[in-house]
Parts: sequence; structure tokens; C-alpha cells
Amino acid sequence: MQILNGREASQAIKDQLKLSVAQMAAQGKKVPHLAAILVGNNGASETYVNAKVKACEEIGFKSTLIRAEDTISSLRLLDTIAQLNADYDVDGILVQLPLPQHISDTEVINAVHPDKDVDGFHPINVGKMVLGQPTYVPATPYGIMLLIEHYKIETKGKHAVVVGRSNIVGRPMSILLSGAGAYGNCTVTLCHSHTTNLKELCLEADIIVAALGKPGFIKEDMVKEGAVIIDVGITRVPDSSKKSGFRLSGDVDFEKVAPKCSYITPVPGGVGPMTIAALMKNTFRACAAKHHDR
Ligand code: L34
Repeated sequence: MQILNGREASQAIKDQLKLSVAQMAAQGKKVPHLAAILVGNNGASETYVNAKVKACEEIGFKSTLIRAEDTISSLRLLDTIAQLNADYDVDGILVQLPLPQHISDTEVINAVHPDKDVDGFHPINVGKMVLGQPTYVPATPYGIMLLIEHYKIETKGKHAVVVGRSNIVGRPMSILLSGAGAYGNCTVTLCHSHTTNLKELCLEADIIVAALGKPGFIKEDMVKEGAVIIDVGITRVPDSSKKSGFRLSGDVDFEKVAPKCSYITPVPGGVGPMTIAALMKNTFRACAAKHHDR
């Protein structure tokens, strides 16, 4: 069994980006600029957005963090996005999810200009991804593909079972793994809350991507010997023995499942850091595209 070390793989990607940015700057070109919008005070969202800003600093990107109260009106949020769309210096715009109840995700996602949509959530970019056209691929699934590539895991002809059909992870993951790319060509089964024979399907999987948000859901009796396990879950479980008051739990029962598989991602230190690296790659591309257009 080998651990898929997301920290190491993401560091390699960030190091490479850092060199490319230094080159850009040396040629007198503008460097990539990511604008992140964080609404409210969700602790997990704060952690993730801070990690994104920190990664920008590390690589040499410019970043702008815009914080808004969770009472911000939809209209004001949309206006903020419009300003960032119009700001030439901003290459990538990211609105951290989840948003407060009174704001429509769809309206916000649709408001970000597709050329600056480094999250790859805009319908135009989702459409391109489905068609296999070059576009921004959502950071978590893109990060998982980069991790698979980093470890040169064979996917061609394999049966991948994706558990969870969210717009930001499960659904795009199923499309990428079934696509014709270098690390695609899987036969994909997309499972969700109405799947009746989940255990049987998982037992047939060469690759399982667990993205349903239920701590420890994937048990050892659901996993075939030698399977590749990608754990996207990252739930904060209350734990009074921790000074934060919680521990992070993946969707996979790691202790029991790990001995059975060929590769497995840990939580934390697996998919999370890859999400950040993938976002950085998208932001770099958004900026490089501008340089090519001039
Ligand atoms: N708009 N919203 C938008 N884009 C995204 O790509 C995200 N996502 C998901 C939630 N909402 C979003 C993220 O950024 C999940 N996500 C994310 C990003 C980073 C990490 C986890 C999830 C991460 O860095 N995880 C660390 C542990 C961090 C901690 O201590 O909590 C890890 O090692 O897994």
C-alpha cells in the first residue's frame, strides 16, 4: 500500500509554477492575480481561503481577499463580482462556497466571467469540460487528476466508482475519469444517495472516489483488494481531545481500508492540498491567456 501524498505532489506543482511566474515577471509581464471572495465566518471556508491566499504568496501571484458579512445582499455581491470582471489586472475570481441561504449559488456562479472563472463552475466552462474542450476544470477533480498523474497510476480500462454527484466534485470527476485524456479512459459508475447496490458496485471498483461527505462511510468490506482509494471527504468531527475542538475525518475508514488497497489518499494531506495546487494552475493559465491575447 502506498500513500498518495498530496502535500508532496502539490509542492512539486507549486514549485514549478513559482519558476514560471518568475520568468513571466522577468519578461516584464504582469503576474497572475487571484481575487477570492469569502462571505461570512464559516471556519472551514476561512481555512481553505487562507490556504489559497498563502499559496499565491508562496508562488509569487498577486492576491486580493474580499471579505463580506454573511448579511451581504445578493445584489451587492453580484456588483462586487462585476467590478472584478471589469478589472483588467484580476485574472481569476473565486467565490468560496457554501454561500448563505439567501444568496443563490447559481446566480453567483453565472455572474463570474467565464474567462476569469478559475473554479470552472460557470455553465460555459462546465459545457466545455463535458465536451473535452480546453477549459478551467474545477479545482478538486482537477487536483485529483494531477495526483493520479503525479503517481502515474494507470486508469485506462479500469472501473472507477465515484460516490457522490455534487457539481463541484462527483459529477465532474465522473466526466474526467471517463474522458479520453491521458489519465481517463475509465469505465465510470456514478453513485449517489439513491443507488441501491452501492456495496456491490464498490467491490467491483479498481478506483473509488469517495465524495459524499459522510465520515468513515467506505468500509473495508466495500473495497476490493488492490483498489485505488481517493478520499475527498473532509468533515470536522467534534473532538474534545484536540485544541481546535475537532478532528478532520475523510469519507473512508482509513485504518481498516488502507491495508487492502494499492494506493490511498490520507485526510488531511491528500486531496485538500491538490485542490489548492489545481486552483493555482488555473489562475496561472488565466493570466498566460491574457499575455497571448495581446
Ligand atoms: N468556490 N468553493 C469554491 N471553490 C472550491 O475549490 C471550494 N473547495 C471546497 C469547498 N468550497 C469551495 C475548496 O477549496 C473544498 N475546498 C478545500 C480546499 C482546501 C482544503 C480542503 C478543501 C485543504 O487545504 N485541506 C487540508 C486541510 C485543511 C484543514 O486543516 O482543514 C488538507 O490537508 O486536506
